[in-house]
Amino acid sequence: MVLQLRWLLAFLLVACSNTSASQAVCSDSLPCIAGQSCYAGYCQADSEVKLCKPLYGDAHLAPGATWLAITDRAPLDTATCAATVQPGADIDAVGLYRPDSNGVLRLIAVGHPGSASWLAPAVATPHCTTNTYADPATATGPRDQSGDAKNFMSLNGGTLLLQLGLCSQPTQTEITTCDGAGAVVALQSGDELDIYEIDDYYVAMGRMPATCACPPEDFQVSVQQDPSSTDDPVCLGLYTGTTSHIHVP
Ligand SMILES: [Ca+2]
Repeated sequence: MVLQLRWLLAFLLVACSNTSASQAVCSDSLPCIAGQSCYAGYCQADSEVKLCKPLYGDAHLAPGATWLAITDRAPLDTATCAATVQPGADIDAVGLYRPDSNGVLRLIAVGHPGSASWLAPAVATPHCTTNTYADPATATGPRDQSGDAKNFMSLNGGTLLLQLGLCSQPTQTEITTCDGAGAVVALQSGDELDIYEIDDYYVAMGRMPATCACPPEDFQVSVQQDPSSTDDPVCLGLYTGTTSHIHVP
């Protein structure tokens, strides 16, 4: 969610007058009721959560996983929806880094143009009817959000599903230049991901208007060989705001 200041007053007014739709707060010491799990500090029904399985100990990611799923974990409720047209975590770009022959991590890929889609949350999960930043394609390609542009996607309680494509030219060594138009690349153990979520650093760098309240927001990252299969995706973790060095086990 990116809150313009002009929406903030409306948000506060609604938030103060309507708490009935809020999700329950939870923590390790304040568990959710049966049938719900705690995500990002709020209870969500197990049936609404796309499950993924963590890898334990020395286990490594199996070869062939090309699909990356970024699932919103920013809490949404009716008050939030009334206050923003950019609901949930906001994804600008994804970068894939792989060690070269000297062990130095190099950017090799970003979101592959044409691969991205958005999966709506399960029925009962709150999500907003208004999302003017709903184009999954804006999360592929280079990190390109600047000023008033609409070069990012708001997850709106759902999941952004995409593949990573190699930078098509050897000169494309930066997150701002890599186009991802090369071949789709499978993730492998030892890779690292950077995910660019619109947060207050974007404002500090002038990539979002100064009037924007851009809190860092929560999202879950997982990978899968075939998103149409019933196999559980492998969890890479829960992250908040722009995050670097997401390790692929
Ligand atoms: Ca973008």
